[in-house]
Amino acid sequence: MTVTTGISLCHWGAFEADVSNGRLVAARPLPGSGADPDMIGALPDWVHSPLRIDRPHVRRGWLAQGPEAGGAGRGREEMVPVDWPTALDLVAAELSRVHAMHGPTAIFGGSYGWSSAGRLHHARSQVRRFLAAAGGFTDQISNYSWGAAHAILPHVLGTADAVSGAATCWRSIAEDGDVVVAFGGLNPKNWRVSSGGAGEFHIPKAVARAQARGVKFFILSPQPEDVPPGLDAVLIRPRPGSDTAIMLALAQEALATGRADMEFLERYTTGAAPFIDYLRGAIDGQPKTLDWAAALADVPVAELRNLWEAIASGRVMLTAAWALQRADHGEQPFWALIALAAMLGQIGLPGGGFSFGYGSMNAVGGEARKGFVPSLPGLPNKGIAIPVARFADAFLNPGETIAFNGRQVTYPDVRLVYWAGGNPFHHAQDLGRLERAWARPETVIVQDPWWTATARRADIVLPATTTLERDDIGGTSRDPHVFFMPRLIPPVHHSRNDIDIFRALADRLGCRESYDEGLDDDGWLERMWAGSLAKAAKEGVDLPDLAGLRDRGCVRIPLPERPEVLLEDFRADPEVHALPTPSGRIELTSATVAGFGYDDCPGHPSWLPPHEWLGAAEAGQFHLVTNQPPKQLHSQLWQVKEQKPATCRIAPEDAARLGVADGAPMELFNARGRCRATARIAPGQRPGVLVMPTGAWYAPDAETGREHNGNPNVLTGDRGTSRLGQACAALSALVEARALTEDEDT
Ligand SMILES: Nc1nc2c(c(=O)[nH]1)N[C@H]1C(S)=C(S)[C@@H](COP(=O)(O)OP(=O)(O)OC[C@H]3O[C@@H](n4cnc5c(=O)[nH]c(N)nc54)[C@H](O)[C@@H]3O)O[C@H]1N2
Ligand SMILES: Nc1nc2c(c(=O)[nH]1)N[C@H]1C(S)=C(S)[C@@H](COP(=O)(O)OP(=O)(O)OC[C@H]3O[C@@H](n4cnc5c(=O)[nH]c(N)nc54)[C@H](O)[C@@H]3O)O[C@H]1N2
Ligand SMILES: [Mo]
Repeated sequence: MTVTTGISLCHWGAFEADVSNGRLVAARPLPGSGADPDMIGALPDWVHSPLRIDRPHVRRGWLAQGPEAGGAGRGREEMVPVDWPTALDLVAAELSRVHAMHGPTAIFGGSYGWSSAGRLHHARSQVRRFLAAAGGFTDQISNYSWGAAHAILPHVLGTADAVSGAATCWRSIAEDGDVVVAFGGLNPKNWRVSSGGAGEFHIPKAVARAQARGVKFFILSPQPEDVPPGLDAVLIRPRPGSDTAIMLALAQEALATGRADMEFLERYTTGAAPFIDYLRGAIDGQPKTLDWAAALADVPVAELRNLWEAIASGRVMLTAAWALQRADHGEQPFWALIALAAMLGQIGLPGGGFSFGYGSMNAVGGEARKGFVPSLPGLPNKGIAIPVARFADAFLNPGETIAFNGRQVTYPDVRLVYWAGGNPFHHAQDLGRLERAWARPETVIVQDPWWTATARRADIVLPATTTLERDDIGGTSRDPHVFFMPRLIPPVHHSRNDIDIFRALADRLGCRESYDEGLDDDGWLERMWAGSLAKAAKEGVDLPDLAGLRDRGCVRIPLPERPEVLLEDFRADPEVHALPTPSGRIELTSATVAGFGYDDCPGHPSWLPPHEWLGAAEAGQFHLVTNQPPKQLHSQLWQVKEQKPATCRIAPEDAARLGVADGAPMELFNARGRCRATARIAPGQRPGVLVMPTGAWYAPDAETGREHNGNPNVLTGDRGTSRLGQACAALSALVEARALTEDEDT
């Protein structure tokens, strides 16, 4: 049997894959890339999983009655296989009908989710391009990753770059830093992925280099898992959701001890005075002292004093994991961290200041010239857009108006949902509520390679190919590699490329020219790569043409000459490099935000207790931390796992009290839902906190309603972070827990 080997890329890294007889038979990390061998090794089982959708399907009731069928049978009725022309005719006719009767906003096509690596065949980009070409749709604004930061940072720094693309690089920390303070920690599992796929996983080495030069690490997190193995860090375990109080207290301490850099505040910030008044207690009578914060965070005040001493003594990098802002009032910790960094006066200096997300994803803090990874251009949308995490709320409340970042957004009357490249029955909060919302639209179309919980809840399912079944170009920002991703195997079963599905629909709807401009896949790849070539010519970088990229498989773009330091230019000359804020400076108080009059996001960083946290818990309640899964990318790769419910990490003293043993079944529950889990005793975890990653495929038991596989989003609340961000607040959730007996554990 002949075996051929090819090189390609997925969100969890670059790999070499062996192909035999049109099947992927083995995959391993590209030598030197540092990708996770388990995640890469799972590719053959993932691509050839029995859960691949073999052909288009239509829900029985919908096939009989069309949109008159109603949504109640979604996820319950049988899915009937149909041929491609039938499925495409049904989809095209339904899109035309809804558009003609209810206008573009009745078509919901935001389609949030990570899709797959490869920038041409990026399903979410393609579906939005197609729906825009077809006359418009309701889109989603921002993302689940850092939605609250995306809303607040432009008011503070003028743009969201400090979370979306810019950070002081690890080289700068290793060379010039003394102390790293990581709120939310540096969980190494998060370094295994990056959107689009990286050629190199460099962070563990960079952290080790920093430690070797004597950089001290302080990690604030409820669990020791957030400290990378081998890192000699001080772990402080505050109550989840209390970080803002600690940041404010450290800023207050800087003032009280005369260590605040008043010159920096004067020259580079605006609105320091009201913020300082607030810290001193002039507004609410409560000075934001270390004792005050220690009581809220429920940590010994000596630990915060020790942290303050370290901060006051050298070049300090302050960082917060994105998780901190995926919570009630998630805007506050990010604004407060910037304010604390401003007090210390090191913003824009090598190895100091602040940067977000070092613990959140590979490539943050990496070095790369920007703009070499091409992207698919979008098309202007005639419809509207709503905050990304409010979509279930919108389905349930058509016509309702919500406040959002200084404006009003009125929810559309959604009749048709089109999802390609995302998995809302994995990612949304309060999945029981989503079930109710999902039953409202007349028609749901889902395009995915696998029978996910979302695909099972569609009226029409169209099977898409995976990355390995088509040619593409891929890479990720902040990583210097760009890959040609060749088609390694033919389409599995009768699946089709997303782009070909949209071409066939565009033909039926008469919008083919605006959708793909008459270009075939090679034409698109040529056009996308031409953008990178033009950039290369401008910067004097030597790049091969597309044929050369295809031959070489991967190119490494030379690194920028100087290590990146966030806001270095602004520090060097705040007049020439003024920030695009109203004042041109860092806004410690924002007149704009204050002017919105939101009590859940006032005009300067403030301590606002979360709606759900241990500070307001009843006896027996736990704070549930739902973080990212260690060996999966969100729901992707769940299909290749041993089908045991997801693990729930629990402190030994809590496990003893509940009578759950390591590996035993347990149940987490609250008013929103019930969820099965496999207990994992976690020494050193903060008592009262449970840590359960996302990633399980939602499968509620028909009789008990208990979520079988362990998707913790049956327990999280579906509310916005604040009226400013209206972002995902999944990390603020209280639950109860108990052991499950063998009889109950079905
Ligand atoms: N392996 C893997 N890596 C991933 C992903 C994946 O699916 N799998 N997804 C990627 C994506 S899309 C994103 S957006 C990023 C997300 O990046 P993050 O949101 O930063 O990652 P999480 O793992 O959710 O959370 C990081 C840690 O924050 C801690 N934490 C939670 N709440 C609090 C709190 O209130 N205070 C403090 N001090 N700590 C808290 C938790 O212990 C948790 O382990 O991860 C990326 N990385
Ligand atoms: N409780 C809680 N919930 C969270 C989070 C949390 O921290 N806590 N984190 C949030 C965050 S940051 C994120 S990013 C989201 C993750 O959001 P999800 O939407 O859950 O992300 P994925 O599981 O990656 O979904 C991608 C989907 O695209 C499909 N797919 C892959 N390749 C292709 C393709 O080529 N074509 C098509 N058509 N489909 C394809 C996959 O099978 C999968 O169904 O979850 C959010 N939800
Ligand atoms: Mo994310």
